[in-house]
Amino acid sequence: MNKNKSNKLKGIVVALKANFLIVEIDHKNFKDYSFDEFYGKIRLLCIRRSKLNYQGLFIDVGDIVCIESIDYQNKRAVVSDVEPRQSFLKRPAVANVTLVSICISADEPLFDMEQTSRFLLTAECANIEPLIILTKIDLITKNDLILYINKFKSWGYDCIPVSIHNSQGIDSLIERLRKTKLTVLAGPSGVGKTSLINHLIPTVSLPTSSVSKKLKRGTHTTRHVELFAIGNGSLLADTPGFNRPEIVCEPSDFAFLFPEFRTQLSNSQCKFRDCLHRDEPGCVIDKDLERYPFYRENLEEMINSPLPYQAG
Ligand SMILES: Nc1nc2c(ncn2[C@@H]2O[C@H](COP(=O)(O)OP(=O)(O)OP(=O)(O)O)[C@@H](O)[C@H]2O)c(=O)[nH]1
Ligand SMILES: [Mg+2]
Ligand SMILES: [Zn+2]
Repeated sequence: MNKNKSNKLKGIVVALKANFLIVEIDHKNFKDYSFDEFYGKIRLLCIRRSKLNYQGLFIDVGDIVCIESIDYQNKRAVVSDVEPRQSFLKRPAVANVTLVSICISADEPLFDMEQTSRFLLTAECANIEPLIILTKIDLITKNDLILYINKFKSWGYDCIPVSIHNSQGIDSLIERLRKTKLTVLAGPSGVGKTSLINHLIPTVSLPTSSVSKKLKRGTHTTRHVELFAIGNGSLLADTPGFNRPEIVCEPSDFAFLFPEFRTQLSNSQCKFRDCLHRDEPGCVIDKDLERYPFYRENLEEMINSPLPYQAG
């Protein structure tokens, strides 16, 4: 970061609206003006300097930007620069993510192992920590809940089970989110991402809709990514749901995106260094693991697809 750049006023992009960027900055920069503040922050409607477009610099929600030409009265400003990103999640597109919370409903819509794995793989590919939030647990029995928790444990993932109807799990979720800088809620449409944000942050009231009775799927209610404050310095992103994330990866890297395979590969080595864990002699991967058939099927698809390798 050059000195000049670091002296400028910085903020974080919390939403993109048409050609505008909504940038949140610390309220203390505006101590002479009385603004409606939230966790000591205010939001400005910004345009971007045209040089950013010429430089081909893309700006997404989560980006840290430099702002200037501030109109204090009307809460407007101009974005003049963008900081390098610490991480980037491609879909949903959010920069500087520190935790991807994958929301999966215990029921309505029905649990789908492949779909859940694809969301987890998206976070793994971007090298960002994933966490599973199991939503709508008021719809299942205690025994089924234990089965879900054990399933995710066998995949190598923590899970926070929640319900907005009886508030189960909400306190532990809040505790986790407040320890995290920028959490993205990702997952299929209709699993309750927006409902959860409305429940977690009482000042927020976003539109939600019920799952289609006929197709038992969500109706793609949320259309844009937006960040909300969930504590001092912690942000939470609502995102549009989608049903089938793509996996873009080299076949030789694919097994390392599964924590349960990673554990086996760190404990012992396959006989061949370039083992793809199919039917090679001396392979250490346990073929009885629940997600092995999913790995195998997508691996074959990657190997047979044109570059860049992708499955789905
Ligand atoms: N039974 C039950 N229903 C819930 C719970 N949380 C959310 N719902 C319902 O699930 C439906 C879908 O919720 P949304 O919050 O719109 O889902 P979403 O994940 O944001 O969906 P998209 O914006 O389309 O991606 C709504 O009818 C909610 O009332 C829950 O804990 N229990
Ligand atoms: Mg939503
Ligand atoms: Zn192997």
